[in-house]
Amino acid sequence: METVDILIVGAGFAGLRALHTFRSQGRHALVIEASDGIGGVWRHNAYPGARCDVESYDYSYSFSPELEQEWRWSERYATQPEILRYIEHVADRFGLRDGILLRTRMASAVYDEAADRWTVSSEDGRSWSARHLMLCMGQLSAPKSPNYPGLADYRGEVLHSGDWPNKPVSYAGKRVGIIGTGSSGMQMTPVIAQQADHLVVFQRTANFSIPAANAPVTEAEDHAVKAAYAARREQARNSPTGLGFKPNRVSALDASAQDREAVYEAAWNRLGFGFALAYYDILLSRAANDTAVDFIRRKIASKIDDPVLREKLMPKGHPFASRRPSVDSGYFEAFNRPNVELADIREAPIQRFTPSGIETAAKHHDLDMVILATGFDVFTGSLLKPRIVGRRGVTLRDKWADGPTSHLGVAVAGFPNMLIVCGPGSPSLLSNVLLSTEEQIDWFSRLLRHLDDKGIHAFEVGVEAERTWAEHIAERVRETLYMTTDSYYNGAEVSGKPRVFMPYSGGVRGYRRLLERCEAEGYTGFDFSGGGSAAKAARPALASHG
Ligand code: N01
Repeated sequence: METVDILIVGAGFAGLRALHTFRSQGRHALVIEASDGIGGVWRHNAYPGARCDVESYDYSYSFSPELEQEWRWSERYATQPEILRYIEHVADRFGLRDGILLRTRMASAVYDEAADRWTVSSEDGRSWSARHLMLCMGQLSAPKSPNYPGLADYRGEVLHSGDWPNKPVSYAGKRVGIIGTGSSGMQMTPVIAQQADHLVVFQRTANFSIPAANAPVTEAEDHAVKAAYAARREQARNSPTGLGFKPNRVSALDASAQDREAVYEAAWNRLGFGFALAYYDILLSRAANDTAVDFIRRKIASKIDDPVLREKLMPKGHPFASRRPSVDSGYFEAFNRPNVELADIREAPIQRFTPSGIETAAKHHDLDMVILATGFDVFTGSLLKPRIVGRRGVTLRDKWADGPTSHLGVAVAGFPNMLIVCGPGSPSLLSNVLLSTEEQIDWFSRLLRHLDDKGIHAFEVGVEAERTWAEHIAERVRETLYMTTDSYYNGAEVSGKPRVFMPYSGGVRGYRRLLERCEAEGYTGFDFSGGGSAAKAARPALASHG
């Protein structure tokens, strides 16, 4: 059995960054990756139209000024192939490939209490002994497929947006169905509409979407960003979501109708996802949110010719951004094409698949291909697939049966020497997830250095610290509209999943301050039992940070 200092699970953005960082500290780190290539979600979500909805210059690594200067993004919002090329480049540029084992899916990780080490085993029977286990398994890595009657007998092709085949897919001359209108469904619709003979979009919940305002990056823009990159990163780090936008300090309700219209118009044309920060209280007050909803609905309405379709495509019943809105490039406009049809499956639900298509309560749709853009078991799906066993034989699945718990979103009581990157309890999907990933990994690297300096073998967080963090997450989310609707933020995307708000809504700056305070105070909430440290788990003092 090979022995390593850190076993990192997953070779996406997080796993590669962790490998580079821990190697730079002189540690023996190894990444295991289930698939046959690196890139994580950016490898698997290769559906047509896939692109990032965070600006390329912000959705990129910040750890190397040389890399920042060398890499040339071609568009404001990079496509999936360009992001994957970037990831492959980083792996080569920093010599990471020899630290990654592909086609190696973790089956189990078991903590050996006597040795203070993890034994990690792959599905094909190999195993490793590691002092630390770092889970970089992604939040959107467990695709979720509906289980409609007759699906197994359907004779056409079935694809999932999150498990896209690694080969060209042709839509020409085909009748294609897309189930799901989240970001994935909304991104692929206009692209497939241009190629397919006929496209049916099966919509259960109409989603809000802001136009991407994508454009090629000019030489002048590239120079301007690169001349002041450090300042841009600093601004992103100190913005609530890590996107660089500062919320407007004015309440949407205090602005005059005329001013509000101008602010929303500017945000609509330029900010994409940042529209939610056009006023600071859009996600805090239903009345403020209603002003944004009113504006967005008018904008969406102006894009759709047919009045019946217009009404069906109009998001309703939930506040804007309480569920993840999309950033699209021509989604609503696609429904003006004669070859695109909307199937409102809230009104006429899918009854079954037939060998030749899908039958709803209204009609039968003949389809050559069905694309499931039905999302993921978010936050916990990938973490709970393998068997992770902590102290006294308790599995993470058992431990999280009522919802995920952690201290600061980084570590779990009963699972010593285990760290989770961008998991539940951290800003994760409520932030520029790449920025959050890097900030956590840098913090982890300082934690491990602290352990070395003090001669500590093992760390573990306390249950009291977990309770305090759960209370803090709940307290922060109560200030918002997130719990007023069902979403994958609160576990509603999978039936039977505990209804718990999972990410941390206090913002990336506030979160970083809490991590820094924990560190400055000698790692409050952590118990260092292995190496004679006097540190004891203590109730962490938390404060509100905006
Ligand atoms: O998944 P989703 P996604 N029958 O969960 C519907 C990121 N991302 O893959 O809302 C019929 O958002 C479901 O309906 P409902 C981003 O964080 C980023 O689109 O549950 N329909 C919904 O419409 C995003 O939020 C980019 O009623 C079913 C859809 O499927 C996250 O990934 C691009 C169904 C699922 O929407 C996930 O997005 C793409 C069923 N049984 C994704 N089950 C970027 O731009 C589910 N649905 C970076």
